[in-house]
Amino acid sequence: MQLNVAQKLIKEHLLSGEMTPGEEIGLKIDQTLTQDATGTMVMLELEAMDLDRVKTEVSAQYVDHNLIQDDYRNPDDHIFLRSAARKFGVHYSRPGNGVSHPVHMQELAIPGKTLLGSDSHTCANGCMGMLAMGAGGIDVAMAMAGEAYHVEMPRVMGVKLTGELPEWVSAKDVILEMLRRHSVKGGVGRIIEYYGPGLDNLSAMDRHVIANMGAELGATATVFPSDDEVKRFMAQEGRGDEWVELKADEGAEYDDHDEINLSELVPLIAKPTSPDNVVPVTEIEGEPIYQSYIGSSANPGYRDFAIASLIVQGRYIANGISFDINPTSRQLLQQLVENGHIANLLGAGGRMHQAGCNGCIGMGQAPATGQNSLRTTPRNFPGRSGTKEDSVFLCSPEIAAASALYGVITDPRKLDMDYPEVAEPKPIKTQEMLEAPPEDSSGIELEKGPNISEIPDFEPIEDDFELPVLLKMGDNISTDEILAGGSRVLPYRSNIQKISTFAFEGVDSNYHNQAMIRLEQGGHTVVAGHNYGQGSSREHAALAPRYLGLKVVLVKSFARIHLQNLINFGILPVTFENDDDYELIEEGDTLQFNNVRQAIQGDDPFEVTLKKSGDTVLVSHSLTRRHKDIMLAGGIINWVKQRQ
Ligand code: MIC
Repeated sequence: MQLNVAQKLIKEHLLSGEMTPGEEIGLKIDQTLTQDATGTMVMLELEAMDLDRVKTEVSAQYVDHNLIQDDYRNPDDHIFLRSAARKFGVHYSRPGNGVSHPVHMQELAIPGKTLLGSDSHTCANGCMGMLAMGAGGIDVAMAMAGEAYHVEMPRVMGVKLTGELPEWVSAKDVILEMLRRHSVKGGVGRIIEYYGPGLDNLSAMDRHVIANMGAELGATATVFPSDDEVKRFMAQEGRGDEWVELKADEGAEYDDHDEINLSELVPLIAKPTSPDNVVPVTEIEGEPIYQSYIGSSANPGYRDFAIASLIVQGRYIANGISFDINPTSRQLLQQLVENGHIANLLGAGGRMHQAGCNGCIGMGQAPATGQNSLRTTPRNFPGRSGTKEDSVFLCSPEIAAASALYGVITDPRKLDMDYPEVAEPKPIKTQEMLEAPPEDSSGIELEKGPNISEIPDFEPIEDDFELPVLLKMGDNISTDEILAGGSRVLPYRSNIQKISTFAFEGVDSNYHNQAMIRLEQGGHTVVAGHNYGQGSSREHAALAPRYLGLKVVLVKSFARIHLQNLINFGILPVTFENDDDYELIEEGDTLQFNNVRQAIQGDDPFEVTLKKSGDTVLVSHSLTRRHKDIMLAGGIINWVKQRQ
């Protein structure tokens, strides 16, 4: 049978299950990636599992999120992570090296391999012909310990690319076009595989841009073939000998189809507050901006910064504009310095920041109240920038640079200049980017600062209970709304008790107090619409509410990674059998659950009673055999302990 690239990758790593869409499959994981904001918990989980040394081919720990050191917390975490990396046999990427995804691509990615990362944008490395997936921290910890990663076998959507991008249109516009067509739910349960003649004109870094924001489509992964362009990229990085070819078989089929003629694309922009709120930039031209921001794993390449530099070269940005330059890696920053681009950007009025994720996750550079911020980052969920009622637009570096010059949203095609040509220089390899772990880790101790606390214990779910509905929310609630990122909250990623005080604060600032009041009385539930938990892989968005007594989440549908995180921490995820029943429930109602453990064991829908009205609603779960065992044990940590 002829296979596409995604099917080849899965077949090669299949440990259990059938490759039938919707069936649970277990995959062998070759590589893992953790970043600091999720990695501290992963390392604590490895400690709890008594792991000696990781069993993967290669694992890397990056420090790219928690970079602002305004007290001891973040630097303590960095030291802890380095000690853990050395102890468990993991490569360590120091603060300042840059964002995990492009650094991993440059240093460690190998076509044909699987990569699991505790960051939803791990899918970016699908640009290298890898099966790269984001997951909750504990799933990554399990993979590091040599366990399979379990996921629903996705449908593979083949997206045929034809034509060539016009001038002033770039890779970001390709993924914005996908979001415009398919929405933030369109990729759920799917791998998006790009193929076709249009690939010939997309560099490996362009493909990274497209693969990275597969996370915004909700996709399980994004896959590109490993072709001559990947070969060129790896050779340029000095790793040509590690390249392997990986292409779809002639005549391979896809479960779903789409096609983009690159030649027909125009500059696009996502309006607040969702990455799929996409319109041609011409529709909102002239809107004033306060900030123009270049950087993040969604536009990490040399060309993304160089093009901005060449657009603003010799000019000056409009008065009052904050033109923020966030280089993605140290290597890239050195290249940009050597080739005069940083001088151009600064000369035009740019503000330089260190290499890392920075404002993309609200770690600095929050926009001013009521002001528009234009960003090349991947997400614009409400409040993510750090400013509560923010107004963030997502766009290409071309639009960001042109708009910085004029102080208003600008179609870059109107600039009085030719489209700049970027010649990519050879990467500067001055030293080892990643610190390799010692061969022998015996005697290495974990170095824990005072902010690093234990993972709490959780009891298994009971049979019968009543839960007040503390929140009723709408569709597409993101993990940024469940548990914010940002410089206030992120330093507590290794302290569940403390971070729980921020849970759902953007939705209802009273949630924490209310949950604490109900804690002793048996906990609470929350209700929401479709695509609940979209966005980040942060398992803290399950752990923190669980710590506050969240027992059941009742929604119309879930986003993939968050659903798994809920199960991992023993929160029962259920969906309405009939979506209209959502209307019957009000915030403040009490829901009565009976024979829940039995319902978990079975596969049939079961009734939940609304105490006030006496109405019943039919709900169901989609737990696999393995999920059921995890749920009944009270979460994955209890389940692992039971198996030992
Ligand atoms: C994000 O882009 O939201 C993050 C920050 O990278 C997260 C990880 C995190 O919350 O630590 C993600 O995408 O998984």
